[in-house]
Amino acid sequence: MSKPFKRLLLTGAAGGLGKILRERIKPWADVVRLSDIGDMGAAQEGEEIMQCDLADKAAVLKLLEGVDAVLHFGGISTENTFEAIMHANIQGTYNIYEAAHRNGVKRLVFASSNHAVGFYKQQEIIDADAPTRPDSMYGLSKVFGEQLSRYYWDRAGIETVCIRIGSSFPEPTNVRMMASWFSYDDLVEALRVSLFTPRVGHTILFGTSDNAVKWWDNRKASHLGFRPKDSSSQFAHNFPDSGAYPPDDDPVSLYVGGKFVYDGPMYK
Ligand code: NAI
Ligand code: 15L
Repeated sequence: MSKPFKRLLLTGAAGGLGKILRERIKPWADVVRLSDIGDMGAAQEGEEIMQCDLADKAAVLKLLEGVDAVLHFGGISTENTFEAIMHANIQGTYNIYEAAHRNGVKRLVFASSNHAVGFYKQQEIIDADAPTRPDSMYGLSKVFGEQLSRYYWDRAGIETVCIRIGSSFPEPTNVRMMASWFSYDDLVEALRVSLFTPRVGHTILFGTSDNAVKWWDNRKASHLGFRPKDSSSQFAHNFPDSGAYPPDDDPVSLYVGGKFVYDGPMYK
């Protein structure tokens, strides 16, 4: 039986999420094209490997040739110098969108981050219309990617779902992640609805599981029909003090971005 896409591109394929997604997205495309600056090992059946630096415009132009849709997960994923972030996340994401435009690619999913809104307080529930409040150079680069994709939608009709991923790891490793945790299964479901909903225009989706503590309201993305199935509650026993959370005025427990508010320019 033929699959929905002929060729689906995943950037960041050597990364933590890329390694998980590599297997999970196979049912959606005849060929999954994997890309990263790092080593991705050998291509398995139904895979193509194209190693490149996202900041290399000519290479990225070739990378998007013959592609139906893109899951853009490549780039620097934590705080770093502006120069490094500019190279991978700003120049790199621009190259992806310009190459999408030139190659006629009409649907992308952009791995944005909670750090685009990391300076909101954890008690404030925000939705997609809340102004961005990045907590770091990294968060700023995600705001750039969100705005860039909005521009390519308005100007060129390229559709994007920006998923502001909370914390996508096997399980929460601290109290903050009880609210921000996004299970791998729920991430894959968010990608599925982002790729296969007929019209998404430009959509911002907050990427979390159905956790008991909620910071984000996803009603502005209700057309996606995203229904997370997991909850961090299954790990509550690991955090017996979380009932008293946030315990004090430490920025790590006050702000959505947690320790990124220290890693960023504010305290340097
Ligand atoms: P990761 O750091 O493990 O993977 C990122 C990959 O991008 C790496 O394999 C790296 O080699 C590649 N990369 C970096 N610079 C590159 C360049 N110039 N050219 C080509 N490839 C380059 O990060 P992870 O956790 O897998 O995250 C994937 C994406 O999801 C990132 O964009 C990250 O910002 C985003 N995200 C992840 C979250 C999480 O909880 N894991 C939370 C929020 C956002
Ligand atoms: C992110 O954006 C990072 O890519 C990831 O490594 C985690 O730090 C995550 O946010 C988080 O906020 O937990």
